[in-house]
Amino acid sequence: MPVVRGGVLLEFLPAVRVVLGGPEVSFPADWPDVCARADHVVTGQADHAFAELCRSILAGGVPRKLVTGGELDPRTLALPYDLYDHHDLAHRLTYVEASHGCPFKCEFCLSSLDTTARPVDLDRFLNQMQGLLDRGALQFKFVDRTFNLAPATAVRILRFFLDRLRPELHLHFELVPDRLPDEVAELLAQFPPATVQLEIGVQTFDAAAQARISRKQDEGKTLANLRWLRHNTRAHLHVDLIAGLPEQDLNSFGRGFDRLVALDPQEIQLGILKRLRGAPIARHVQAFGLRFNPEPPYELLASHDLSCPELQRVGRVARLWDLVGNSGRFPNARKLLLGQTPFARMLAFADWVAEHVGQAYAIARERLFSVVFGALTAGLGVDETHARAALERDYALVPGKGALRLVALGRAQASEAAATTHRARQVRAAGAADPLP
Ligand code: B12
Ligand code: SF4
Repeated sequence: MPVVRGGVLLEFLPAVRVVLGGPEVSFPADWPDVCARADHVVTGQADHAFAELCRSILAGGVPRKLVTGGELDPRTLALPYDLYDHHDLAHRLTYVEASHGCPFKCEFCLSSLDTTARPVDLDRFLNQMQGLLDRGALQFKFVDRTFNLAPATAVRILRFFLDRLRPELHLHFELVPDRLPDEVAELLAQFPPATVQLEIGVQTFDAAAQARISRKQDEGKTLANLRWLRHNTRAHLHVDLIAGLPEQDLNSFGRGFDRLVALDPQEIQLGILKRLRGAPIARHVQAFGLRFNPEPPYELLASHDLSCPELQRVGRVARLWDLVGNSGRFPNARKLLLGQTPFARMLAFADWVAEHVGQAYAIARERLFSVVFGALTAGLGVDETHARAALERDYALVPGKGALRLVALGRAQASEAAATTHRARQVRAAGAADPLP
């Protein structure tokens, strides 16, 4: 069938029933316009509701437009893992879920609307995990909101995989930071390097912002747990911070970033606050002047605490931090870049790049070395010999590369960089492999 836009398809196939579902359309008071064009919208968990809707349509019934799925007990559901085919298992992360929902109430998050976390039947689940392992699955991503919520369950799952370690096994779990029971910690410490990734939502260290969005987080435990995990496990720590929460300005966000940098997780993800449809954070819009992009993913554009230009600067910092801080490609230059005041220096770095390169994304790897060199020396005043030596050491880590060649960045290079981006975009649009490393 030719690929046509949905609207056109419907002109030709008026009998097709359009059913929408998922988190984006689960809150009728906050429906996107597209819902008006759908025949049925299923809210919440649709596992049973969608099947019933289909049965009713097939039986000639006239179901209502709004179908309420609600919250289900996952123990009543068949597990779907044998539906992953060999191609999925060979080429994709295998998404698995040992519990659905979250008992916490962070107002920016849709999971805050869940009443609680509901576990699957663990015996059945582990049985299916065994089936996946037997069929060659190696990369498991647990989408549970808080894997460490129920220690006894976490312990069984970790033991299960520890007993079945094999080369290239990779497990991803999401944790809340202030809860690390000893038995979970001890098991995590037993996994070999490059096997476990922990996504840890710190989101903010700011007590005022936490209180405002109903997030309860024990700071002492958060810091102690992050430190412990970094020093006693070989897990890859990916820690999230959000910019733009009510009551948080550029300085307080920067202090949070500096605290995290001091704890040295392998990755810090800087995200900008979003107003997800249905999320309770909407109640603060007036009081805190929160202005969100009306287009998905609905990122904050400005607030009373963070101006639009400040948020744009944070966005540039986030993109550059990904390239230079999180990528692991600049272990030596990163130290020079961050110095004793990481966030202030990342801001200066991002400002320099905005002025001299014009973009903070899609910078080819080779060019990035020159960008970092320019920013370090001209932007941050680092001695040229030091900067060059650090970058040469980092470049030596790139397999198969010769000598580092640094080019001075000026306006000509800036437009060349932009051209590279356009080309990459065209190549991508044509469906060919991205030429950028
Ligand atoms: C895995 C995941 C991702 C993966 C997705 C990978 C993939 N290929 O699927 C990655 C990491 C890429 C990702 C990215 C993002 N994500 Co995400 N993600 C999740 C996560 C953790 C699990 C989703 C999942 O599979 N759950 C398991 C299934 C079984 O549950 P479910 O999705 O709720 O589906 C049920 C119902 O919603 C419904 N349903 C779902 N789809 C449909 C469709 C129809 C037709 C019907 C009838 C019903 C129906 O029935 C399902 C069964 O009951 C959820 C949080 C969570 N645990 O749910 C967030 C979540 C879905 N993500 C969210 C967000 C905000 C994002 C990002 C925008 C984050 C960002 N970068 O800023 C991006 C957007 C990416 C994009 N391009 O759309 C929000 C969703 C907000 C929204 N309004 O949709 C969530 C809910 C997180 C949160 N707590 O706020 N995400
Ligand atoms: S941010 Fe995390 S802890 Fe808070 S409600 Fe969402 S999933 Fe739960």
